[in-house]
Amino acid sequence: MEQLIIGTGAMGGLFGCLLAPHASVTLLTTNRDHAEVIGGHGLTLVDLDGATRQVAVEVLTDPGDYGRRANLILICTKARATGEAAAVARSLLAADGLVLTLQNGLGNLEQLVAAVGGERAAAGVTAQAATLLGPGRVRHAGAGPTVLGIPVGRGGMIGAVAALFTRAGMETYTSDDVDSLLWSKLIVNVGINALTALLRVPNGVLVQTPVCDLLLTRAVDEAVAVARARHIDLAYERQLKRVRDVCVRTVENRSSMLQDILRGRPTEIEVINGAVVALGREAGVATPVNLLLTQLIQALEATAADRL
Ligand code: KPL
Repeated sequence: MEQLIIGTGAMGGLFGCLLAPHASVTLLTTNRDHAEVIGGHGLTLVDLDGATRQVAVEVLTDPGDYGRRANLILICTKARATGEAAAVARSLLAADGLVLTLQNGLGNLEQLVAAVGGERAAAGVTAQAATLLGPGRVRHAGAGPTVLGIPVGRGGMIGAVAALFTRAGMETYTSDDVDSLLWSKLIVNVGINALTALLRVPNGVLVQTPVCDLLLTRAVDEAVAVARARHIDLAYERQLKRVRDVCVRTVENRSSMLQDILRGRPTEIEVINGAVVALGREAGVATPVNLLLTQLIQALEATAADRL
């Protein structure tokens, strides 16, 4: 299976490292420093047990150099780059191929469907966690299940992708309720990402500190209420437990939003807590904690240059 990974930050790098020994993998990145290091020495993966290994993988900075069609394109960019990634996917995807988003937040799948059609676009969620340590260096920071939504009529293909991920050491399942999948993951990010970025703490601290756990619970509570108002099938007790479990499983991890803040980059707040606020407004559900978290992150982004 020819695979192309668009976006080689922490998650794209992790999937590239894990998949490369089992399939033909090419990474596409706009980051030239990253590409130079990967092209020269391969990707360096710091495993869950702390062991380090070097993984040889093809890397490109120009989609025009790919020169073939991919059977599977994994989208691992930040949500703000999804439109651009979707256009690249349209030009490089095989006629019977599949483009799969594993990104955080809401709205990514819709953009892929618009670009390549519903039968060639799928969304999945993963509880794998990764940290980008520097150009060409990724740490596997936590393991957990990956679940792939089954697009209508593509059960065979998505099953083959799940089998490949499993062979690569990632516990992977498929599901036909993609909305429930995306909302369950959204709620994990709603509970963890903004708080860890504001407090500058690793994920585990949220459940080790009662006042943090209280804020996490309130944010999750609101998001579950919005999901229910939109008739998404989610059990609140299970959701809250799931968010806390992810904190424990990824205890040392810096959430992707914290990594963005530490690098002075824009975050995905609009498609995470911001999406809960916007959809809550539509559904008439109050979301004051998510609104405050959204505005605090926006304020943090806007004042980055003035930080003392
Ligand atoms: O998805 C994540 C992220 O950081 O964006 C979690 C699961 C919270 C892991 O850190």
